[in-house]
Amino acid sequence: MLQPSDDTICAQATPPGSGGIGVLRLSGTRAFAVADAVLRHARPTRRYRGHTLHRAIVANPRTGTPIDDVLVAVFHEPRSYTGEDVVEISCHGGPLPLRQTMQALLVSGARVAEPGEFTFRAYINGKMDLAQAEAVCDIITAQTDEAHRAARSLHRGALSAAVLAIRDILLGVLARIEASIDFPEDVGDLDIDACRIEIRRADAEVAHLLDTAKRGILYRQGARVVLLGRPNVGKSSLMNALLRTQRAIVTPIPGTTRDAIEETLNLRGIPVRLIDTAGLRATDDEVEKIGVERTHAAAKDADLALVVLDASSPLTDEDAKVLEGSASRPRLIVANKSDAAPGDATPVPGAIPVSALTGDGIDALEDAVADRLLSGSAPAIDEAVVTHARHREALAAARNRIGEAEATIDHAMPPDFLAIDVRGAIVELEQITGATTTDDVINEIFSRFCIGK
Ligand SMILES: Nc1nc2c(ncn2[C@@H]2O[C@H](COP(=O)(O)OP(=O)(O)OP(=O)(O)O)[C@@H](O)[C@H]2O)c(=O)[nH]1
Ligand SMILES: [Mg+2]
Repeated sequence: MLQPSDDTICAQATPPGSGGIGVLRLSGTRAFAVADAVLRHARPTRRYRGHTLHRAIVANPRTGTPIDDVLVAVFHEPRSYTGEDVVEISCHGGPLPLRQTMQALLVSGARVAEPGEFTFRAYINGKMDLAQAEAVCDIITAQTDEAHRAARSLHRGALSAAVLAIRDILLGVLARIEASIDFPEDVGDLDIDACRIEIRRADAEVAHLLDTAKRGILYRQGARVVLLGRPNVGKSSLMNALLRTQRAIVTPIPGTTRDAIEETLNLRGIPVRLIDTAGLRATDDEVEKIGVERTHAAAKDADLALVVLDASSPLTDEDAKVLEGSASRPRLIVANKSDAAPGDATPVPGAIPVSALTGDGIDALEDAVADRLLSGSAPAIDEAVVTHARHREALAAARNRIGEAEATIDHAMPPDFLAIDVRGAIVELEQITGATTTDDVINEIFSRFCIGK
């Protein structure tokens, strides 16, 4: 559980393993003192100007034995990532110098940072709001250009600004209501029509943001797409064609794929987790049976199924079973082996003709998958995009409260009631930026971070 504290934390900010350099980061009230205990350099860290870089030698604070030649970056509070005094030590990027330097920092009074603790401190110290802190994690994990762009927009505060602008509309309404309750002789009766106009304006703005959620969440989180079909229709071949590499084993023998295989694919900017599965059929083979069970499990978790048929041969009972079993789930039907198909007609109306062998139709299939995953989502027009389910839920809750406010006006209820609804909507909106977010939710968010961020 992360707690606000001012003790001095340290962690490796670069990934484990070997690299050109490895960076250790120190933050807290004693960051400079801890650095001075392990560094041999020209002057005490505090006397260096902020945002400057200095050569130094790290030495074991007990024995004085040199550990590594390093570069030290200095940041004075509040002008640092965390808002505290921060020192970043760039060591040679091997496990030994890093481990020994880390050990030296720990015996000199620092403690190991929890995952996300640097960013948590940045949030607590007002360097960024909660949505912007979430964006830090998104920037690191983004897998496509679109996901990265959305993360940068969130990090720059585009969503926060849009949400706070809506909150300001509601605060204006609240001020009117409260003035009419507290000082009726000065401001007169509440202008309920003006309130209604403002509330509707807020509602439209929230709805506009919610429209971006499906697309935004899809680009950030990606989608699971599963290949389903009877044995030998070409699921693994299609997997390879979509990945543009020979990932899955392909043979003419039905029942080749035994286990579900997953790979990530950038499909029109959407990070797609593509899952090839064992062909669906009744079987007595022990291994294949387990494979078929796994296929069913993968199908259940998927956002979209590509039901693959073989256009070069008549439909079988097994095909019919797969078609029937997937009918209630989001799916696209794919008619593979179009190169060997007798005519132009697909085995099932509406099926997408492709040839995993020649690559014909693969582009059109990708378009169809992207369209299907994005169906019903408005294209992003302006910068603010909802990319987290948490933000979508807060906006939906705010919208409910705004709806209640309108109902309160319609029923000519006393202004106190209207104030409660409007205040409720404001609280929901502030969940996004963190002003009203509970500690549990905040902890959940930062626990997903990597150590050193
Ligand atoms: N002509 C033609 N043959 C194909 C095409 N796609 C796959 N095949 C052939 O069909 C056979 C089966 O392909 P796979 O990709 O292994 O089929 P699968 O659906 O994964 O089969 P299982 O793993 O057994 O369920 C292989 O001999 C492939 O070369 C295609 O588009 N055209
Ligand atoms: Mg296969």
